[in-house]
Amino acid sequence: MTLPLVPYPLSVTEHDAPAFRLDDGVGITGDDTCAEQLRRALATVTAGTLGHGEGIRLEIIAGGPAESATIEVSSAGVVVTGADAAGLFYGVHTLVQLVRRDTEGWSIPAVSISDRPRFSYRGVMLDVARHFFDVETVCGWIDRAAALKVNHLHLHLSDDQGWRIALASRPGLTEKAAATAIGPDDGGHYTADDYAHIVAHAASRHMTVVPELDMPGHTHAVGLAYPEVVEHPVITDEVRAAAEEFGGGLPRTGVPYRGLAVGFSSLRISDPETDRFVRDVFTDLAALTPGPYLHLGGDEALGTDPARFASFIARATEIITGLGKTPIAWHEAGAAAGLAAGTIGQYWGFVTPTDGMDATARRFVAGGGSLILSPSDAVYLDMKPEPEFPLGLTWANGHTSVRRAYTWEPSSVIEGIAEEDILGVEAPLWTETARTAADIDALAFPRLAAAAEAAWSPATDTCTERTWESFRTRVGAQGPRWRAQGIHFHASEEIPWA
Ligand code: TNX
Repeated sequence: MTLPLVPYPLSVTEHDAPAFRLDDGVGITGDDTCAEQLRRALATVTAGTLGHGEGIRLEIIAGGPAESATIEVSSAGVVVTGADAAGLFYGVHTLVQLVRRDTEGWSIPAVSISDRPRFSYRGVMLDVARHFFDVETVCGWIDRAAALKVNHLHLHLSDDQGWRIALASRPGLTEKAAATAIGPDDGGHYTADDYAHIVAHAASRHMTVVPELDMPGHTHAVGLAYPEVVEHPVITDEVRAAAEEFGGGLPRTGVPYRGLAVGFSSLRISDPETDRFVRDVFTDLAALTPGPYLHLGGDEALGTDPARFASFIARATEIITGLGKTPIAWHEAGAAAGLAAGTIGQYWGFVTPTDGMDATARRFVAGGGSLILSPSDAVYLDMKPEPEFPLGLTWANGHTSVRRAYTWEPSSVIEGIAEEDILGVEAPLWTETARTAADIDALAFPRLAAAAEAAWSPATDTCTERTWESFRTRVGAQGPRWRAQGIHFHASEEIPWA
């Protein structure tokens, strides 16, 4: 039987030999940080404790590809070797997935594994603007994603409904624009210390935080604090329709917006005050963010004239580049002449592109940047997994089954770009309908595992285990451990849960 590994490794060779037995005398030696993480993970899985002897050795031997690892298991012992700290961390997570119970107790099958990621950017996004999530919930989300070898956390920190991070130069944003969320729910925000805590927790799981301040659309909340930089809302038929379907009323200048329409707000473009605002917030954000990227949004600026939109994107990407960071933008920004060279595009069109979204995405590559793939009908974790599911939206081509989340191939989405032009894959979780940590779990699991495999595992045509049948069995085997870890996953009927 295929070993229950998700995401599936580059190469797995099972040996017809006795397993390694996890009995009382077994101990872990080598790299302390990973040893502690493994000890905790094994304690959760086996509900027992290890001894202080030898048996499992963890080591870093520099030289191999970034984030790579090897695992050797025989009845005599286990050796996990990482080419760097991240590689060892991922190797340890693979090892945890190998632990199984037989009639004599817990064991690890005799196997040789060699593993490394397909893409260097493997992301998840959490929208903390539509609903706010506290630091503890964000850290739990980091732990869950990191266990699937995800290494970037994109935080959507601002939207029409609220601004979620305190920035020294613009205190009004959290004093006046952070208290509310969608519906009757309270908002909230991260202090600089909260954000530092999230960044540090992510780093301890080899994850880079990618903060987003969404502009020039999605900026209604900014106007509560700095009305001089925001236009009046543009009420279209779509905005009215969203109010009718989901409630929350129509957006009104100076009043917090609690609905979930999009595309009605815009910064006031080509105004020196706005330019100052954009420079202030990205300068502060850059100072708080050790990672290389700042995300400027750029999506759904439906209320913004295209020429003004283009000039805004050119200016914002120039400001971010000037701060020594690499800009990332949603793919609409690709349409802007003057996009700073090297800007990374995040594609959210469908697996089979419509409306020229692939052409817009290709502009980032032509400009010396690369692409993050987030096809909305495959990896948007906020789409309903089933038609009757209580949480989630349906705009991306109806509901997104686990099977649909799994069966797509990154290199086939945007024609005419090379493997090297794909920085990676990211699964966004927008939170219009998600209010609690349990809601996050129910929408994200098991589909996050499918996105993680698209990001980490070899391409579908080069790996015999990259099939829906193999995946559903391997994911099903994660059930008991996910339960033991307190992950409130949706026990989809598509999966044969163990
Ligand atoms: C589209 S696609 C959005 C978000 C919504 C999401 C809901 C994109 C970049 N933006 O504003 O939250 O749909 O699925």
